[in-house]
Amino acid sequence: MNKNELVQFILADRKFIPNHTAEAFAPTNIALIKYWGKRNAALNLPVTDSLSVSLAHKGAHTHIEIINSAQDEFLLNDKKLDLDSSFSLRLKEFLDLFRFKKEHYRIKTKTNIPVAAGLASSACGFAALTLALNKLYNWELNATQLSILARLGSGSACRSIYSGFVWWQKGIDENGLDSYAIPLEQRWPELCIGLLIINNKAKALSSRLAMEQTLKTSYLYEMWPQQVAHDLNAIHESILSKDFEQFAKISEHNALSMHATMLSAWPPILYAQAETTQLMHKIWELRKQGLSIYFTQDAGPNLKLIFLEKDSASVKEHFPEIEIIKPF
Ligand code: 2P0
Repeated sequence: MNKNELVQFILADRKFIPNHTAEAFAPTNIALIKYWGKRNAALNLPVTDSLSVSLAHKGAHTHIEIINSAQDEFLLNDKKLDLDSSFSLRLKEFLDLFRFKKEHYRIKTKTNIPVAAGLASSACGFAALTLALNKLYNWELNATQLSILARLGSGSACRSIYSGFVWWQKGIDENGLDSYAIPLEQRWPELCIGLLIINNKAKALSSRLAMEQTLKTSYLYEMWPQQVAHDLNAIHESILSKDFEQFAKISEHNALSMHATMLSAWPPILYAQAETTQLMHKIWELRKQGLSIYFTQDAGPNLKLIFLEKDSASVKEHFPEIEIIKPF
């Protein structure tokens, strides 16, 4: 199946009763066990499972409108996007899957997180767009179907359909019908994620290309699926038993291991900047002194701190610029 066939299969028995407009919100998500590498790039099918936590009110709010025009119109945080930009082309390609009567759309998205700086803005963006399309056309799809459709826009978007802890099962089916996210029941109200924004400019290399380059050239990547399998089981256990040290340690180790596969790619990929490594040393030093803080890092220079509410005041003291999110 290609993308079009997959969409047609999912929407086969759906009615086509478009409203004029619709809107939806989706949270961004931070992977604790990372998605890094695709086994099928066209369908965004991953090599491994991954596990994330959604960031409650941090995410994308999308408004969609059917317009009487020969082309789409995209606005991101009130700024009109150039239709030839790479992001617009990605959006257009995604929307092409759904234009049953060749209609065009005006899409206004507002995010309350930095765009394309490794804060999963494409994840919440495509998830919110999928939810908005579902409302626009009155499809009444279930969450699994929405997760599969969102995945076609951006892999990690399949996890942003849910709040809380979310497990993306990679699936084995070649047509991608069993590759979708599943929410975990466990909640962890004391858990905090702190955003340390070092640089909120768009990254130089998209994670899409970085994944491809890693898979093609990194020998270390061969070990990655084994580590993910181990880390997923271990982190799941730590979530069930609320073992924070274990939970946060596995998250940090998994993130650093993902970055190690990138560093061993050629040409090498290094998302960290000088300030990123300085912060890492600071975190390790504070940990030695007894403060229970860990970090994770995605495809950008920013770090996300992982800690418990009881340590909020100390964390704020050591990192005054931090923005603290409570996912639960
Ligand atoms: C993740 N990242 O699990 C990993 C960790 C970045 C580092 O998912 O090509 O924007 O659209 O499937 O989802 C970012 O990759 O990539 C990502 P595509 P996506 O969150």
